[in-house]
Amino acid sequence: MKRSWLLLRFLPISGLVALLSGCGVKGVSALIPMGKEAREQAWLMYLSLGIMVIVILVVASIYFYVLIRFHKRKGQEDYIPKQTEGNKILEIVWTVIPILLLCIIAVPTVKQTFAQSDTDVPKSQKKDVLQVDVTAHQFWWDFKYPDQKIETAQDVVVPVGKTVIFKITSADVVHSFWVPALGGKIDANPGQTTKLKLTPENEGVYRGRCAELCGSSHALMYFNVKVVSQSEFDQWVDGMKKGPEAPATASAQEGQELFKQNCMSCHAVGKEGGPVAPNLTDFADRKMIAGTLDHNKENLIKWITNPDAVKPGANMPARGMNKNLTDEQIQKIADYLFTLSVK
Ligand code: HEC
Ligand SMILES: [Cu+2]
Repeated sequence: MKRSWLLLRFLPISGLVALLSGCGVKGVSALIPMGKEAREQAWLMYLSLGIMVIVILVVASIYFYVLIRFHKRKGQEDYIPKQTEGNKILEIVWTVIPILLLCIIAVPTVKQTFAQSDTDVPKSQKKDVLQVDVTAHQFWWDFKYPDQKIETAQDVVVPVGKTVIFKITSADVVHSFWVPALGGKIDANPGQTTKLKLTPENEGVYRGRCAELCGSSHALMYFNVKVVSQSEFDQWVDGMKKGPEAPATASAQEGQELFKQNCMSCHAVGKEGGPVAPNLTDFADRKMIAGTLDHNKENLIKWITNPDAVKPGANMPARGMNKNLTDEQIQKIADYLFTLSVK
């Protein structure tokens, strides 16, 4: 066989390796767990994988041993080996071993499945958990903190080491809430509340996404979980309650007026404004625009000018409520939105 052909045969394998190595990116991967539940799930995956590898090694070793030891040799053309039928001991052994292996996988799996799906918090422990109410929309995420009485969107902020109970629903179609690095995934169904318990153990930003095909921009329906220290979280909550400071520059002040007239029927800042679009109180502190663009002014202008070009099917009109904002006005609104920080 030509050498180039031989190399070609390795292409699918190298492709697979490249693909699988993409599964190991920190912050987005279930294989690099950053929370208690994710760690337990990864452990279960490695347990099953370990047992499967042992089975493959044993079976493959026997296979190759038999292949080499008993292959037909020169002068044996007419030789027929001893014929046997049935072997009770062997059959018992190869039935019992898989049963044992499956038990080793099943016991911790069943135990952890029940433990992780237990989201009832006893009254005495209520203050040790944080509740976040999640509403999925085409194609964005709303986060309400009922105890803190604050609301944000796209970037959910939680303290490290604390168990968070996400109560999840949908405003339109079926979505699915998934943060691989923190573990688990659960459907967001309209008219129903599902619960997911996550306990982040490391500070950082973890990518979440919708995991249920929900429309034309499903693939762009990202969000972030920002895990911060308890004190940073308390500061954030205070900031959210107070709201951002009034804009200082003339351009941003004009932008605020334009925003009130053209955007606030849908978007809220602090307690003012409509509930049908992402709450923008801490917009300047976010990691992304609409969950998909890098967070800078240029992209914000691009978004306001034509959201549909960024996220096909996004429920936001181009150039404001009356679709008539000029480039200059959009620039001013962008200046204003970048003052919306609660830090
Ligand atoms: C008819 C309601 C509506 C109006 C009016 C509207 N928006 Fe939106 N906006 C939305 C919706 C819905 C989304 C979420 C889209 C998505 O991500 O799928 C959104 C998303 C955004 C985002 C991204 C939010 C984030 O957290 O990343 C920004 C910024 C924004 N809008 C700014 C504006 C500005 C500025 C105006 C006024 C010029 C405006 N919007 C007018 C409905 C509206
Ligand atoms: Cu979705």
